[in-house]
Amino acid sequence: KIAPPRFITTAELVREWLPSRPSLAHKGDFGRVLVVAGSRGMTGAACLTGESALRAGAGLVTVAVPETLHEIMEEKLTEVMTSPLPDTGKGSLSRGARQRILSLLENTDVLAIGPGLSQAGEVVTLVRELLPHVRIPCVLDADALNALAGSGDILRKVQAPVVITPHPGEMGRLLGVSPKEIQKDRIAAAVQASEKWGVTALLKGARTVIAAPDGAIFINPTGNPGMATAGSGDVLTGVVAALIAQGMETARAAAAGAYIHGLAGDLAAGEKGMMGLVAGDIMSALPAATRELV
Ligand code: NPW
Ligand code: AMP
Ligand code: MG
Repeated sequence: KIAPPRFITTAELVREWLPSRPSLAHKGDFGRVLVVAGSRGMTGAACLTGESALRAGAGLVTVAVPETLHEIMEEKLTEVMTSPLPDTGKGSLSRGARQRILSLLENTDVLAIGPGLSQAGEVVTLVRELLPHVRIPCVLDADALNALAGSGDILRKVQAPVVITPHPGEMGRLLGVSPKEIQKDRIAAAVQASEKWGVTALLKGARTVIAAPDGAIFINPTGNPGMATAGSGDVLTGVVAALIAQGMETARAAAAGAYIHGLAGDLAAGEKGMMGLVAGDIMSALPAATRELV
């Protein structure tokens, strides 16, 4: 078997892929993102993903959360819209949220699902029952991936391109091995997931690896250990979704998203240092990162 081509993502490549902003454009031209995220104790993840999607250029973003948390989100968010979803009463999504999510998707270009959803039993059922009905590109992260542990084949049932964004712990759960095993050969793990389920697999951590369904492999050169901080991955999910919403092909959106996210982390670390860096700083540096590239 011939080894697939490997690329280091470069600023030049990302610049070439980034969508233009025509002078007569309106917000509808830059796509609608639906973020399904959050549970009691993890509303922050939902906010970071939604706000980061806007900061990465999406036209309209809605964050849908369990309804007992909805009022809180209305207070926390300004530019991002919110939508309440059926809740078990304990601050996490109920299995019955499926119909409401599917009706929201009728007016959506990209679904980002998973950050902070929790691993409650009904969340697991909801994710597994929802995915086979999804017909738009989606970005799956965190608890949406945990819900598929040992059942990654469900990813094949999504009727549109999929990007998964696991960290080594989540990738280990998906593939049924330890995070240590994943770290032994990160490229092999990403390629295995991509080939097995026909998805773009973005394996996070220092030197993020992106394996595309066509066999291309990208290694990300940006980022720093200051980004090993709570919520950092929730920002990335919003960035990748926003790039897809703006019309970028999904594997490119994954590679460009990782590059921009890492560059934002590098710019933020330049200001705050690595010790004091928090995920909100990465999000706040997204405009400076994209400004460097366009
Ligand atoms: P260990 O044991 O630490 O070495 P979890 P989570 C491993 C939400 N958040 N290299 C790690 O290994 C998320 O969105 C909400 C190697 C451990 O086994 C999720 O919904 C926030 N190993 C939820 O919390 C802010 C690595 O993975 C396991 C690794 C739980 O997500 C925080 C830990 O992962 C958070 O984003 C690496 N690079 N990275 C909020 N403000 O609302 C990870 N591991 O158990 O999936 O926990 O990632 O914190
Ligand atoms: P999560 O664990 O989901 O919050 O995601 C963490 C994010 O921070 C991912 O995008 C990682 O690639 C990034 N990250 C974590 N540690 C490092 C590191 N040592 N160097 C570069 N990026 C990192
Ligand atoms: Mg995460």
